[in-house]
Amino acid sequence: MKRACQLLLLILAFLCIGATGAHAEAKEREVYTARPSVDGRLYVDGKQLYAASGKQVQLRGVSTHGLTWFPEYINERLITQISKEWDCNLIRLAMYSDRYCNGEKEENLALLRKGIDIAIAADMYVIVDWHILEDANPRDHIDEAEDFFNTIASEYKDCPNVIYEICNEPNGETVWTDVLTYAWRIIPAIRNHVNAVILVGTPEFDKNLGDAVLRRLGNDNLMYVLHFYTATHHHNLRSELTTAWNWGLPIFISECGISESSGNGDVDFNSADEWFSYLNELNISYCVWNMSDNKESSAFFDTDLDPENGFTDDDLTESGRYVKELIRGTNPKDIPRPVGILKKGTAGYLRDFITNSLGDREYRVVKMWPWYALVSLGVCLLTLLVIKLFSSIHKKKKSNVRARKHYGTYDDIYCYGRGAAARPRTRFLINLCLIICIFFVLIYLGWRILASVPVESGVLSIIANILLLIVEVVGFLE
Ligand code: IDC
Repeated sequence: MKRACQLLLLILAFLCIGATGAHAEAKEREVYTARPSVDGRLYVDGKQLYAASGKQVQLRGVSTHGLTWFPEYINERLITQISKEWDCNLIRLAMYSDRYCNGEKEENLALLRKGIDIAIAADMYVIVDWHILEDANPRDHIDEAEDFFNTIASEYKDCPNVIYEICNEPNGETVWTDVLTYAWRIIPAIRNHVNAVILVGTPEFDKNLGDAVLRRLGNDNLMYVLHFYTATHHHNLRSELTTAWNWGLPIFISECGISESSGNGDVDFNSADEWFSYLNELNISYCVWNMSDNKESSAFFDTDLDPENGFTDDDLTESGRYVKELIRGTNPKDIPRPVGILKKGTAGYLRDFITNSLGDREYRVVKMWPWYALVSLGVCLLTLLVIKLFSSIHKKKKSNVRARKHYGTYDDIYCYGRGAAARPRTRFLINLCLIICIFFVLIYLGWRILASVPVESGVLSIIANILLLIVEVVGFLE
């Protein structure tokens, strides 16, 4: 009897696990395949994005490079191929606002309309991105932006595909109240025509969600934007996301990359695994930078691709291959990557340890260490050479000075006093200590001069810091 009960419990447990698994799988598929023709206009409820039918939606997309930088990529064949073969349901059209406002208005508008029309034909959601960057504060071009969004929203008011991103990355001196002031004018310009989802950028290049948590815009159907680049941003920025998420902020990642934040440099797959697994877990939508063949590691295509002919896997860069699988819904950790970086090496663990305990800024400083060390080593070797060359002169003078026994500096003691009188082995050790000291002090001074002056903290702090720096340099020279 007891055995029968145990067996029954076991079977029940298996059934439960099976049911949950099937449910999770069904949900994964349901979330993944959101398409405008099926799911209609999206809306925001709480923190999540929903289809008109009430199903939860996660968009996984690609971002173009600047529209007028790579106009040939606004190409029907290429975008349709990405939509079908990558199961990609989102494209972001990055329209650089400074170019739009400085003589490239018509070209930008034409490319934008073409991009939207292609996205509609390819059954994709499409983000119209007012890509501020050099023009750090969205208020700089607020009149042009209002006119732009008014025009596009009225043209596409009946089209469920379009999502509006009103300011790419506020940066520089821009604070959250600037964004609020801007948004209070731009949102009504869109909402006069259509109640589409609107994405709002946050200060510090879309890295500061804290202010948005404290002071949200009053409107519905909004999401707040965070951007990351996996080789630059790690645990710290994910904490920013987690905190805002726990406070109930609806978040959209309208741009991210698996390179450094310059759009170039290292590609970090391990960090990408962590980021995208987390986004999938929270069901947060994202768009990856960038759909071009620009010579930079974030670009998806090898140079000289002609988009008119479509592409094969051979045309994809390391970023492109990873992003393709990611968007297709492969578990990030299972995505194949170039041999050699399949496993996180000791350096990877070390880097994670440093960034997790110190932060991204300090990691960059630590990363510079070998360069400081190399320069310091060069200076030490040069000094040794000079000492060797002049040692004969020193030897001649030595006896005269020793007679006076007046030891003023370390140099006196060393050259004319006890150091010189010491046995060769002791002298060697003294020399070695001296060189090691100089080596490390030089590394310190390198860091001190290049990375420690608090440039963001105001004139007084900078002056005080530089005075202290001068004292340190003089001390060292002495
Ligand atoms: C970069 C491009 C690069 C271009 C540069 C200047 O990759 O080719 O020279 O812009 O405009 C962003 C910006 C995005 C950047 C990207 C990478 O939104 O415009 O593109 N990035 O630096 N924010 C963080 C990174």
